[in-house]
Amino acid sequence: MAAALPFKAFADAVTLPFANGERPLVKYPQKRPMIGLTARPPQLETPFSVFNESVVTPNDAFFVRYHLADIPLQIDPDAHTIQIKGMVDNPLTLKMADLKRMPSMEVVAVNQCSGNSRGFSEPRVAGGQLGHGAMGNARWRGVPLKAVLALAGVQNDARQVVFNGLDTAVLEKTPDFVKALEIAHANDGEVMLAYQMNGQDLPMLNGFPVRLVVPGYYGTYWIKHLSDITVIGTVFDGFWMKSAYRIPYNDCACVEPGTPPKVTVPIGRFNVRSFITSLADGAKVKAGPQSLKGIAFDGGTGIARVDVSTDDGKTWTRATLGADLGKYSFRAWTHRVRLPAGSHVLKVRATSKDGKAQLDKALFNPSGYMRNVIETYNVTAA
Ligand SMILES: Nc1nc2c(c(=O)[nH]1)N[C@H]1C(S)=C(S)[C@@H](COP(=O)(O)O)O[C@H]1N2
Ligand SMILES: [Mo]
Repeated sequence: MAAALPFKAFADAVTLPFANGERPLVKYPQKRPMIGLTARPPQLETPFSVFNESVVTPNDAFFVRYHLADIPLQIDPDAHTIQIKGMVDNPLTLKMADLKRMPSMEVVAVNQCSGNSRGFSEPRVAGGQLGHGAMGNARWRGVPLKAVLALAGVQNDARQVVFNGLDTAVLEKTPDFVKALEIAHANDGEVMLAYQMNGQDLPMLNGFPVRLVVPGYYGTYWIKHLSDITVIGTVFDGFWMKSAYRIPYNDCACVEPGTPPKVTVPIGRFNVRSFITSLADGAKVKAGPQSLKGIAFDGGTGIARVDVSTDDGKTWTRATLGADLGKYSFRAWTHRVRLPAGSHVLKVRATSKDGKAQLDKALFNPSGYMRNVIETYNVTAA
């Protein structure tokens, strides 16, 4: 039995680098002190320095996002079941033991909230004012969804697969958090029912005992405490698909501020991003040679190159990529630069293997999703 009683202690505070960025550091079970966004339900952001410590994010520092206040605090894994129903020939009820008897697979994959970095949106938009810490990279182990669907026997006219977890709303009118994937995506062999994260049981707050892992896709699809899988013959029209987590339907997923998108679609894959992790915006460093270090990732083509500028984007030099943990993982990079005494504007730009590079200008959409502008770090060397 794992417990996640949401006690918290306002031991300390941090300030994210935008207006009203003051946040308490809070302590939850199985978690180190994390940046607290809301308490009910718990929403915890990873302190950014964690990404400099390791390419794989430790479980106790992995961010937490929930929508509904009534989250499970205690789950008996031996009693937990996953029902597979709807347009299937053999409706199934799987226990964790059944799942763990099936052939398992592993993937290192980034989970990132659609609203990661929303606090940097200009103009500001409504929603959780997150810094860059609503993302994490973990080694997930579980069973391909495809294998579970095959056991149940999906019928020919199936269109989507719908996922629900144990959390529920406190108020009846709040829609349950339910998400759907197209049947071909659900059957791609990569979407997974994961019961381990970095070699351990999932932390309670990250979906114990089993969650969906949808490599390359925003976290909204990664249903935690997974309990129901329903195959349907239509396009699912629940609130969290039909009304929320939608992006403008165009190449940039963006609009001019103040203009509502004409057509929207459910959010999908990550765009390409990169960060310097070895120093923060505003850092003071020793003048002379510097070893910069950071991470890059995209929605699943992999990182082709990372370039660094120390002159505000006028010139770029190529960084050295670290070990390749797979196309869905953070890719570490390092770069040696020389910073003479004075102020410097550092930038980092990743290009993915499909040739897409980060943008010079931040894209805007009314939900503050999918930020992937080239990040800037003002540094003083002395
Ligand atoms: N059951 C359940 N699963 C959920 C959610 C939720 O509210 N309830 N939120 C989703 C969203 S929007 C994100 S970003 C990820 C975050 O995963 P994490 O909390 O493990 O970091 O969980 C997803 N899965
Ligand atoms: Mo999210």
